[in-house]
Amino acid sequence: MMKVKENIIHNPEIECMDREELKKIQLERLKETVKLCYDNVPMYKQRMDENGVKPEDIKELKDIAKLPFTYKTDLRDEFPFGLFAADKKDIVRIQGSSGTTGKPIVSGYTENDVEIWTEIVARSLAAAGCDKEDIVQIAYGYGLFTGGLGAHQGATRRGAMTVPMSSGNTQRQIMMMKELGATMLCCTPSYAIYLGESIKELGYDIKDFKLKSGCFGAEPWTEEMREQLEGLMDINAYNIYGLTEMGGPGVAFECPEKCGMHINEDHFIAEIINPETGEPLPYGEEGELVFTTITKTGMPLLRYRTRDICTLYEDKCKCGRTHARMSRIFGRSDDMMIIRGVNVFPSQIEGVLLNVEGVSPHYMIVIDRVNSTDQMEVQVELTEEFYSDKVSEIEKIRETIKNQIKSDVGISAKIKLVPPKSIPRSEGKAKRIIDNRNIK
Ligand code: DLL
Repeated sequence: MMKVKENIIHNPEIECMDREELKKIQLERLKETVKLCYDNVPMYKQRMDENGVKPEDIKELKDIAKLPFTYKTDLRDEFPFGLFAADKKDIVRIQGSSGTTGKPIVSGYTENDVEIWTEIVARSLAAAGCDKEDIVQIAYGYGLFTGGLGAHQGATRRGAMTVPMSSGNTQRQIMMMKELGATMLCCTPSYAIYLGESIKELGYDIKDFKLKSGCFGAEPWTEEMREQLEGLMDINAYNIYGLTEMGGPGVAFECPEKCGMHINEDHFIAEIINPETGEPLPYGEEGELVFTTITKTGMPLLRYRTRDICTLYEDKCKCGRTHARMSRIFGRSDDMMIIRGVNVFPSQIEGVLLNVEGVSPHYMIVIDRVNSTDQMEVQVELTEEFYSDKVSEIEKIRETIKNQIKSDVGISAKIKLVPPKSIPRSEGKAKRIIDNRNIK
């Protein structure tokens, strides 16, 4: 596999700046943001007054812990414009969450917010090797979802030839990828794997494609999935993280060292907290990620509870960037499954499946409650090869998966091996869990 380690830094002055200097900038920006929220967003004024905290009480970075949290429900309750700090006439863009259930959430951007967003995605793409020579195929959905337009703006800023395919229409994606000679791909990791598999199935040889790297995110994925994707597409696969509430993709991104994602700390302050108590945790500990925007003026958010579980690192990275890093997302504190009292993340199951020969990375977890007992069924597709030639080994595969889940995750699951291509494919975020218990 081509393993060129490029290290293009979009904005070295900021991305490699001295951490003490960075913290001074963070404090100044935090103070401004808190004042902006207090003066312009009634919900924040009310919460801060209730907590007895005034903007002047923010004197050092650790004072951030005095500020109230913001929850997803606040965005729903204040939908559509309640959390905007800027005048509506100064908002130039609305983007929304990709979720399909419940009341939507939206984020409003001033012109400067769009500029910041463009800059941070440009940083992310640069770290994956993107420059003027590149042809970047964007297969994230365009629309309210931030993936398509976010990647589009960043790739354009890098001077790359940007191809706004949006998601779906797989055969056409592949034809364009080949004919244009796309060198980079941006989409969800599950869709990237699907594209890679389809390339094979359609009878193309990946050697006739010019892809060298890609920025994949918007859903949790594992190291095993990275290996699979890199092998399938013969590329370098980089992780990119973000959320609508913070503006979209580009909040954090991987550099060629692939040892965590650098957080754009000149625009966001990250904290890790205990999701149950809300207490701040030190770097290196696993907990819920909380973000405060420090440069946004359209819809700034204080201490937003992402529900994403990860770890933060502040130690030096070999790439030269000084901004702190976050690990992969291990799961969400809210869509974590609790099965017979055991906390289970889909990524744990995925980790097991990807290490078993004969099964593909397409799976579905179905949870039921039978006679008051939770039952978990893992449906996973066999590969074409095992399905047609090695039927005799199927029982062995089932046992391997069952035992491995038991030892890694701590619960016994029913394993259902299904024919290739029988699990529905997603062109955006993959749906991995069906919970029939009705206990929410
Ligand atoms: O998914 C923004 C995005 C677009 C990120 C394109 C990266 C690439 P939302 O639809 O608001 O925004 O979903 C945000 O998706 O809280 C995480 O739970 C999850 N997520 C996003 N990126 C990653 C990632 C976009 N790299 C929610 N790894 C977040 C794991 C991710 N989970």
